[in-house]
Amino acid sequence: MKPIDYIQREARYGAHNYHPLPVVLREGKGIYLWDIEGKRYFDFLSAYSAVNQGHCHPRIVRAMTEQAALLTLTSRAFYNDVLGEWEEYVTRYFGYDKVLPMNTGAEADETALKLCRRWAYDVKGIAPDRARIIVCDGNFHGRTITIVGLSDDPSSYAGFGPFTPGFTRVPYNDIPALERALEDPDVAGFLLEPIQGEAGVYVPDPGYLREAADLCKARRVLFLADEVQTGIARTGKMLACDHEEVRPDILILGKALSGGAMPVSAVLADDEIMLTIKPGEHGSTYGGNPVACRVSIAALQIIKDENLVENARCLGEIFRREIGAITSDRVELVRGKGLLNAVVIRPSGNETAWDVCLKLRDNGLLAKPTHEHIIRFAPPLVITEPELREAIDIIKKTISDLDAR
Ligand code: IF1
Repeated sequence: MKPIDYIQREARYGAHNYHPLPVVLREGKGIYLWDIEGKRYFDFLSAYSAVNQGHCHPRIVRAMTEQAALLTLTSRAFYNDVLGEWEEYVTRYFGYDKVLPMNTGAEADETALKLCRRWAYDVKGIAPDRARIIVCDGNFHGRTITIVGLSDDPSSYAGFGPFTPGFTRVPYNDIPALERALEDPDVAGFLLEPIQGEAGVYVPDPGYLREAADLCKARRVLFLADEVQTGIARTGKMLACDHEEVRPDILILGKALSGGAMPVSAVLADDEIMLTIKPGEHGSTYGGNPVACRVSIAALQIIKDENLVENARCLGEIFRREIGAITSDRVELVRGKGLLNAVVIRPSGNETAWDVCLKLRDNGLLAKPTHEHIIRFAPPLVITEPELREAIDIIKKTISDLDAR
């Protein structure tokens, strides 16, 4: 089979809810991917930051296969001998009283919203069914009905209504707007991404997270951080909120929590919040399964053992310096934190970021456009400086090839 055969088979039998870059991959190792014809690529998407630890990390593969041979799933109807170990490990790692395991990021966000509402009624004393949660313009929290109902991007929400009531949307990175929304006494929580990923890697102004968290605290409103994409070393701190020493009341994690091996997500909070949900009131068949727990412990331990926070911080600075120095009309700007960066392509003719990504692919580097003119660059955090410089050369060469046309 040729690449086109794989692509046509997916188009014939699969739902058309994606439009992938035409490259058919077969193997991954560390920062590299190989296609079915053996061509090697730098991976600069990292499965949307799930593969921070690099593809098929041997410690994750070992944890996964050893546990898979022993016990994969009991459901939460019974105890297993791994869940508690993971819960202890994760709560100590991030500094919270309790953790609740789920699978996908969207499920973890939904869990956080449920926890916030329950806390609002049981602890804060908001009247039944009155609780409101503030969200941001440009947000991306996943694909469930409630969550797409929070979105202001028609490609997320259009044609999927009616949506869940009880949410107020405010502009991102706008403290006065948040202050006004917080005047409503029924507000229970504020949910945000500390850096907006899907929107195009929008980094808020310095001080925004700190001020927002302080305002929430003053109004007894929970600060819910969706760190599904930004968390776990990606931005050069363990959490993006750490850049401003903000400790979210509810912390939402996913993606890199498993290093790309399987869906593992989690919500962390202290007892006052977490213990409001009682047995039988929330759950998941696969959440907290033994394979997920073993994989996740390995994935988190790798972050520390391989010093990936510091690596992301350092190499991110090099990336932005080097790409920022490109003198081409095509490159409008580069922004980001750590190894979560976006390059804004200046429109020229009818060329879009997609066309640039096709050329990058031809030159051996995979990246994905977000919106028409933005390319996200987010390699696995195990990349070394010489490897990063090689990848930067590919990006530079691609731009100059396009400029020469
Ligand atoms: C898709 C983007 C990334 C997320 C944040 C929750 C979730 C996500 C901050 C939900 C998921 C994904 C999903 C993927 C594309 C992707 C994405 F391009 F949309 F923005 F990562 F950059 N919170 N992000 O970014 O997690 O339920 O998917 O596990 O195609 O929808 P999930």
